[in-house]
Amino acid sequence: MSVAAAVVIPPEQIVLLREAQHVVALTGAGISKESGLPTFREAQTGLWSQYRPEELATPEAFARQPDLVWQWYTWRRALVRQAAPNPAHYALVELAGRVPSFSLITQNVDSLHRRAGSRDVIELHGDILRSRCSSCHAIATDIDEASPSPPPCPQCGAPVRPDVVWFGETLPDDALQAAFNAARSADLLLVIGTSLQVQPAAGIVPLALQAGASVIDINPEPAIIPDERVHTLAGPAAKMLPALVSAAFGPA
Ligand code: BJW
Ligand code: ZN
Repeated sequence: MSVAAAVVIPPEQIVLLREAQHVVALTGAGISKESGLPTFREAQTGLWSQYRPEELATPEAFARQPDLVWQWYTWRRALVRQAAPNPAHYALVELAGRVPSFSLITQNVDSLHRRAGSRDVIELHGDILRSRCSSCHAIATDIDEASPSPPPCPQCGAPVRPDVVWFGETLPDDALQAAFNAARSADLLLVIGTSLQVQPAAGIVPLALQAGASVIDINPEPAIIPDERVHTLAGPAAKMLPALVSAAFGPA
């Protein structure tokens, strides 16, 4: 066993990372937990504790209760703006410079990978800090985000919405194809801080396995995937990921 930053990394995982030619990372809300952002499925706080995120993040909810949904996003935008990348985000920036080929796919809408310095991030579910028209789809920049109701689109007057992917909506095709292509050519997939409950993002794991990749799932509660090529690193990403990277390549 090798010890890095007081975390024990199984030697076979160190070898997998050191020898991988194309490493793909698939991240979810858990990677931003140590940045102070709640994960998607954990109970919300304060005023929002009575609502389930799954019921607010839908086009039907926005059509029925636009003010409620807009105000939920106003609250979440403030949390995202206050947050900063944590050591797990930075470990992926470091890793990108240490392996022959690296792709980063995220389900997160918080832009913390980009703010940490990751490049070419494949963002499957959009960006909560960007807004767009619900009708003509134009990106809306000059709007009153703090308004209690969705502001009108400067181009056509229809309500503006966050530029994220809600349940029942399709993912941006270019991002989805880029993610699937990366998964098909990966020899190691790092799955970090995601419950793998949401399709099509969760399908990236079986796709990579079918293509011959190994998987390391980094999560305090790793998913149970019955495949001998799936390894788990149980613990918070901000601790485990920097330890894995420095165990494989030495300190940053
Ligand atoms: C830590 C930690 C620490 C804690 N360190 N880890 C096939 C079968 C069944 C259903 C479907 C299907 N195909 C499509 C669907 C419908 C639906 C779906 O998947 N439903 C399932 C819930 C059943 N999918 C869709 O509708 C998608 N669209 C689509 O497929 O279009 C075509 C189509 C439509 C309809 C029917 C069929 C086809 C769109 C999905 C869009 C998801 N959007 C959201 C909201 C984004 C905007 C917003 O944030 O408001 O994206 S939902 C939400 O889930 C968000 C997340 O990106 C996504 C994933 O969540 P994530 O990241 O995994 O977070 P959590 O909270 O679930 O997990 C956190 C994890 O962190 C946990 O494991 C913790 O243990 C861990 N953790 N601390 C590391 N310190
Ligand atoms: Zn418009």
